[in-house]
Amino acid sequence: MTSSRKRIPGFLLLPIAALSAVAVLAAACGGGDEETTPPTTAAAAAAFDISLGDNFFDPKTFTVKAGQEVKFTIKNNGVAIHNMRFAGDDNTFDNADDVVSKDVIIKAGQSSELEMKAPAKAGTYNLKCDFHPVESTGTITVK
Ligand SMILES: [Cu+2]
Repeated sequence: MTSSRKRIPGFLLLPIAALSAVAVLAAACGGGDEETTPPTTAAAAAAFDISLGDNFFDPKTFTVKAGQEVKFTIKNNGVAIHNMRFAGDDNTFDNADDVVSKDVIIKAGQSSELEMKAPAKAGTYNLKCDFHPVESTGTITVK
């Protein structure tokens, strides 16, 4: 083993020490009206497990925070094919801002997921299964 550490010449150390002292002083002399509250951090992602039955969502109601990243882990525990569609910001199905489960058809016994960002506006937003849009429904309440 050879040491790769090199000696730092003394004439370089002095300026570094001086700069450090200046930095400490600058920090100590901060104004009195600085922001003291910690920065607002984005809400942690919400994660839910949802079971698709014949023909229902279990559970079928969810509550998230505005703008929160949301991940559903979906399992088809039924016999029929199912999926899950979120109506999106406009809360209207079958248009461009919908979010559909990664597998558009989730067969019996299969798992899938749906990742979305909760709308910024509070409200109650709709979920449905494309194959059973009357029976298999649910809601996401954004607070
Ligand atoms: Cu279905």
